[in-house]
Amino acid sequence: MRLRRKTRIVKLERIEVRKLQLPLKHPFETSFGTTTAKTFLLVSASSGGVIGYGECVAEEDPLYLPETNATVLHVLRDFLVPIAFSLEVSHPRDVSRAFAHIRGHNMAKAALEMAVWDLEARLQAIPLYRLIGGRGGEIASGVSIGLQKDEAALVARVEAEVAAGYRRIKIKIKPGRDLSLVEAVRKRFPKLPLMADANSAYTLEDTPLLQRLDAFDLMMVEQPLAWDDIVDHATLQRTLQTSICLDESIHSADDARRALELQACRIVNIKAGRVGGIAGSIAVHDICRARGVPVWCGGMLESGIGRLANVHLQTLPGFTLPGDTSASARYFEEDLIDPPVTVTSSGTIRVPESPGLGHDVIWSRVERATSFREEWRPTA
Ligand code: OSB
Ligand code: MG
Repeated sequence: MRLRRKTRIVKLERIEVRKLQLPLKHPFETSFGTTTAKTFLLVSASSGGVIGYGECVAEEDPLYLPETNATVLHVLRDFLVPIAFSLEVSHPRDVSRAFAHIRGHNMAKAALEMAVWDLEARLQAIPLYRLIGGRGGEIASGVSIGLQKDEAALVARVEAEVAAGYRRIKIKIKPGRDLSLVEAVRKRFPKLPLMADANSAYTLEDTPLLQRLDAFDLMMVEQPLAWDDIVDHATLQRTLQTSICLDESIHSADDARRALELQACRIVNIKAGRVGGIAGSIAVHDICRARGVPVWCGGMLESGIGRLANVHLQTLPGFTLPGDTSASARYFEEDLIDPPVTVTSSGTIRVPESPGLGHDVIWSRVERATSFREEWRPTA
């Protein structure tokens, strides 16, 4: 009997993908564009009458990274779903191993892989963090504030988030809207844990400007240079006091290892969708932790489903900095999960103890937000 759990094999019986749209309460502006609604794919994987969910972080347009909802659907349908049906899954890690020979398309891989992690946790009736190897309790929460119309509007937003208890504030910057924004926030909050995210909007020619950020005691500057670069970031980091954190450039544990080898950054942002899923996230986490490099969990304006996966992920010990996971109510009038993700007055999120992601998915809300649906079953 004791061997049973170890040798239990999960065969996937059904995989479904839906395209959903949730209006955002406030438009979210970054250096690459403005989002007014979150349009994303939701993957469900079923076995034995139990369903696991994986939210895809791809967007409609290839502006953050190259994948889009359309490329994800293609790669799922034509490559990843057939591989997943051919597997006898004894652990969710098997899924990312089986996808490894497919090059790129990490967001597509992650959506299906994360559905299998949630499914496995639900089948074992344990919270996802336990399957991942994390700890229960709470995580520290930060916010990411998009570009605002002017300095006064940004300072007002920061005041509201600080009053709500958030532990760290990230602001977006882009050329022409950088030093003045950082300066305004820093002047109002001299001691606030503050950072800036450029989403790849600068080049090495902007080095003198980026060096002026050193005056504002930022925790870090996130992804100042190109989305596919590591080498120029290393050159830039040598000239800055401010630590660089890489987001867009890191797609795997090997990327993280190379970036740290080159000293291209001192901090790494982990988004499961960007690194192929939870197994990829653990691998990046482990490389960074072994080298004493802090990591934190990024966000992609996820619905509660992806948001809860982020909550569980950042219970691993190397997540020593507050991430971008904040309350559902900052984004959506009505989230897909009940209860929504909430933040305590001390700026923390409680880690769920119920099986899997740990909050109920409200299916009527999923149905209402769905514009497209496709499902697959194994061919006998
Ligand atoms: O660079 O971290 C980013 C949102 C969309 C795409 C990229 C990024 C972001 C955010 C938002 O910063 C984080 C969040 O609140 O989910
Ligand atoms: Mg970023």
